[in-house]
Amino acid sequence: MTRPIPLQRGPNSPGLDNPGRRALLVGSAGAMASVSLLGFTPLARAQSAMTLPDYAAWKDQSALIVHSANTMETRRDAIGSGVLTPSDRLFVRNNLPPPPADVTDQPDTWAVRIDGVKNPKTLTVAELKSLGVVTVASVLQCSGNGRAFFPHGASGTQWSVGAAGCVMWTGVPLKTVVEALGGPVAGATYITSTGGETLPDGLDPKTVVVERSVPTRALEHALLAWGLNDEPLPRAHGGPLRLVVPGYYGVNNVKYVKRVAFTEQQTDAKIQASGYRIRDVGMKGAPDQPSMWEMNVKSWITAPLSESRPGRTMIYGVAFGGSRAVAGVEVSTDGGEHWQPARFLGPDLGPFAWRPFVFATDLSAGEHRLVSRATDVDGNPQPEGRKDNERGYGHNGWRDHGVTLTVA
Ligand SMILES: Nc1nc2c(c(=O)[nH]1)N[C@H]1C(S)=C(S)[C@@H](COP(=O)(O)O)O[C@H]1N2
Ligand SMILES: [Mo]
Repeated sequence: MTRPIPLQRGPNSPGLDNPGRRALLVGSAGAMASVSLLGFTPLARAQSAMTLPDYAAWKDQSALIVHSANTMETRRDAIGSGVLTPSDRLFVRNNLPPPPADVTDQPDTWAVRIDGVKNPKTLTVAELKSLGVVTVASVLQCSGNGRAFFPHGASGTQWSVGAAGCVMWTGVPLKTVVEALGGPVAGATYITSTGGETLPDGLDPKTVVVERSVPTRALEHALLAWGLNDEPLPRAHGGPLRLVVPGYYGVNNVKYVKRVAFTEQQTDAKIQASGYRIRDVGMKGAPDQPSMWEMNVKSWITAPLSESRPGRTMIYGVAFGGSRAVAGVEVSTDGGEHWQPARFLGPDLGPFAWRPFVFATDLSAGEHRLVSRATDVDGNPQPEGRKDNERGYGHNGWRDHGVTLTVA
């Protein structure tokens, strides 16, 4: 008989005491024992068993689709109708393994270097906390959210709708920090931020480092965040410190941020120069192609998703404007032939947050194609179609995001 192998416990992993998770562990213990005998790393073991990796063991596994040890998305039926995404349901996307577990033991000692300002300086989180504090609700969404809907089979994680969540970030406005250091140097055009992961040996650092540049207009709303949903920023989400650029795609929100620099040029790191660029299917990435910066208007239905009973039906979803506030959202139960306005639920948490919505209707027996279409405050509606592009970025077309409901 094989003795079950306990998964290593993370510093804060309440998820291990969740009964659903324990059942799953017992069930897969044999499989895990055999792979560990073959000498697989703990990450590979988590991957093959599709359980949560150690650094995310505190997450609610029943709410997540674990694509790999570094990619987990929120299930469409776990998004719920609350205004915020609970941290234990929030998606995770790491391009590199995260820093070691003790990185968040003494979060106030983490230091970030600020360059490209009049008086460059290294500041600890404790010092940042003494400069100012704001809390901002914003949608965090991966550029590849919706990639699964591209028919050309875009390479990368096959995210459906769940590489997105709306959360509260607490930190100091980057503008406050920069002003305290004399302001950006003349000629600064980009804010270039570097992630603090240890880079794998033997590779050109430029090909693996998570270093992203955003235009200096992002300074208006950017913050250096140490809090997520009113708790210390967990390691899985970039703790102790992360750059947050409300309204910008996930990749620009650099986790474990160790340097923020005002620069004339964009970084030549691969993730910026050729990665996260919109180009035609079959094309290679290049710096002259549009970068994944400001997000576009988007919505999707979250319930019901497959079956319901005839009669009165509440159709729920979420809608956001991306880099500007969402103004409204409509729902169609006949695949986009007829539209009616839905009603927003709960408080408005500001222009970068999403709004849960509900549309009450009567459904007869049969199949119904449910779709939703949001419009931002500038009057931009979600398009019907998608813009096919090599890596499957930025999909906000309403047709592909619909669901087919069987009413019986
Ligand atoms: N340092 C660092 N920052 C990073 C990443 C990373 O791998 N390393 N991934 C980026 C990508 S592609 C996304 S979508 C978001 C995901 O944030 P989350 O894991 O907190 O959900 O973080 C971004 N910031
Ligand atoms: Mo991403």
